Order: sequence, then structure tokens, then C-alpha cells
Amino acid sequence: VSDSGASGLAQGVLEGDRRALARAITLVESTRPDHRRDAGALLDTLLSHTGNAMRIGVSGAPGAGKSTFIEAFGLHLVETKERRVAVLAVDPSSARGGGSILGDKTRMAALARDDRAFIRPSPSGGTLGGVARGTSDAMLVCEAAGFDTVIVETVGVGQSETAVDEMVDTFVLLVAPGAGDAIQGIKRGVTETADVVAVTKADGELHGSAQQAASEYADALRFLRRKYAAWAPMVLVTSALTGDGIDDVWDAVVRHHEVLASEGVLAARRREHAVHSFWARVREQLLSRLQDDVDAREQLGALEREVAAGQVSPTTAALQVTELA
Ligand SMILES: Nc1nc2c(ncn2[C@@H]2O[C@H](COP(=O)(O)OP(=O)(O)OP(=O)(O)O)[C@@H](O)[C@H]2O)c(=O)[nH]1
Ligand SMILES: [Mg+2]
Repeated sequence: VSDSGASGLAQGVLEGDRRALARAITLVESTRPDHRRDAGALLDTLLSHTGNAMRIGVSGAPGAGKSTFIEAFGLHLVETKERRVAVLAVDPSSARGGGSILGDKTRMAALARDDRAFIRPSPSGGTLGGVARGTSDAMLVCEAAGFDTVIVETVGVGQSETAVDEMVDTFVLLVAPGAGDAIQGIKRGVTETADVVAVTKADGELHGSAQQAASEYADALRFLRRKYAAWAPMVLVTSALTGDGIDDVWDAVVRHHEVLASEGVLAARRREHAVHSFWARVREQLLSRLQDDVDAREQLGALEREVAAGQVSPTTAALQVTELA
């Protein structure tokens, strides 16, 4: 992207042009050093137009019903709440070369067709815990393009929940009834990050077990360390198929947002998130500078082999690496 190309791209994003938006996200997700520079310039231009969205993370086990829920939720928001919804879906299977990016787009077909919504599947290759490295920047680009609701979908696998929680305002954990023992999940600390727990698929023959799972979650949550003094996590029951409870989830998210905002926690969180993102970029760029340097890369390879062979301790080898930088 040339200089004029970069500012043209920013202009396009600010005007809400969808092709510009898609190109901008591709740029901020790129790891190429020249792209990183252009991405930085673009993000600086957009920065004063960001921060106006509700940032919502939706996580849950594989197959919990995240995509189906987000489609129903997103359609509800654009149709009845006058929201403009961007969905950033991190697709873990895409890294394995499966065709599931298409799968997810198909699953959110109605939302994808709606011009008040924008869906962007991102491969999760080269990620930290299942969150694409460019996701927080992609979120800023969506905000600059005028989306007032940004939803990040990730498969919940332990650390990815923390990674998502470090970029959103409200973390919604989706659980399916009967998908394992609810209490087990809580024991693993899975829901400590959750601001709202939604037991989904509460329809048909799963309705009863969804209610049961919800009350178990509510019980167990009482014993967990609170994330905020001012907010106790809510447990709700919903179905993406019937639409039951979808509006309750939205109400809970809105209320959570209001509580955080009124307590000054929202602004503090976002400041922390920006700083967190800064350090992540510092680590990433120092590392890629090393890996882009042919000599350094050779030495890194040699050190790695020595560590593997037990000839040198990881600590000493790492010290030698920092001398390469
Ligand atoms: N009965 C019922 N089935 C649902 C509901 N939501 C999702 N499903 C089904 O659950 C399966 C998984 O749904 P997805 O939305 O793809 O789940 P996901 O969590 O996005 O899955 P991954 O992205 O692969 O981790 C699909 O077969 C859906 O049709 C619901 O509210 N009720
Ligand atoms: Mg999905």
C-alpha cells in the first residue's frame, strides 16, 4: 500500500466502504514487516474514530452453538435495536486447512447478507490461545467503519478465554446443556472470566436439561472469585432456534456495560487492554525481527537443537538469543 493508498484506505473505512474494510482488516492481520508499518499508519489515522462500540466476546466449547447464537443475536440487534454489528470469528479449524471458514459463513448466512452487519472469519494460525493476533486491531477498524457492536467469536480452550477477555468489554460464555458436567467446567476455572453465562439450545427435548444446567451454573458461580465488585455474573437460558432468551442476553450485556461505565471500570479496562496490546506487539515484533534475520535465525535453530539435546539450559540459550537482538 502506497502513502496515498493508505490514506485512501482509511478514507474508505471511515465512509463504511465494505471492500476497504475487508482490505484494512487483511492489512492489520498481516505479519509482513512493510505491511506492519502501513497497518500502524492506518490505525493511527483511524484511532480517533474508535472506541464507540460495545465489544462483546462470545466463547464456548466446540459445537456449543456460538455461530448459530451469534447469527440469531446479530439479526435481533440489527432488526430491533438499530445496532450495526461486526462479527470477528476466529476459526481454529481453518489453520488445519479445513473448509470451515466457508462453513461458518454459511452458518451465519442471513447475517452475512444483511448490510447492517459485517462478518469476518479469521484463521487462527499463529495465534495466542485461539485468538488471532490481529483481532484487536480488526476490532478498531470495524469501529472506525461505524459498527457500534463488535462480537468476537472464539472457541473456548482455557487461555483463549483470557485472551478474548483482554480485548472485550463483556465476555459471554455459551454452554450447551448436556455437553459435559457443568460443575466440571467451573472447577477448571473456565467461567471466572464470564460476565454472562448463556445456556443455549434450550429448546425441544434439551429444554429441561438447559434449565437444570443453568441452575447448577448459578449455584457454582456463587463460590467463584468475583471479577468485579459491582457485577455478579448472570446465568441465562436461550435458544438460537426459537429465539427465546436472545433479548435477555442482550439486556444482560447492556446492563453489564452500563455498570462498568458508571463505575469507571470500562475506561480503565480499555486503557489496560491497549497497554496489553502494546506489549504483545513489542514481543511479537522483537521476535519477528530475530526470525527475519537470516544469521539470527540460523543461530536460533542451532540453540534450539542444543536445548533439545540437553547440551544447554533453556535459560542460557535464551540469554544468548537476547544478545542477538
Ligand atoms: N437445538 C438447537 N441446536 C442448536 C442451537 N444452536 C446451535 N445448534 C446446533 O449445534 C450445532 C453446533 O452449532 P454451531 O453454531 O456451529 O456451534 P459453534 O459453537 O459455533 O461450533 P464451532 O465454531 O465449530 O466450535 C449445530 O448443529 C447447530 O445446528 C440451538 O439453539 N438449539
Ligand atoms: Mg462456530
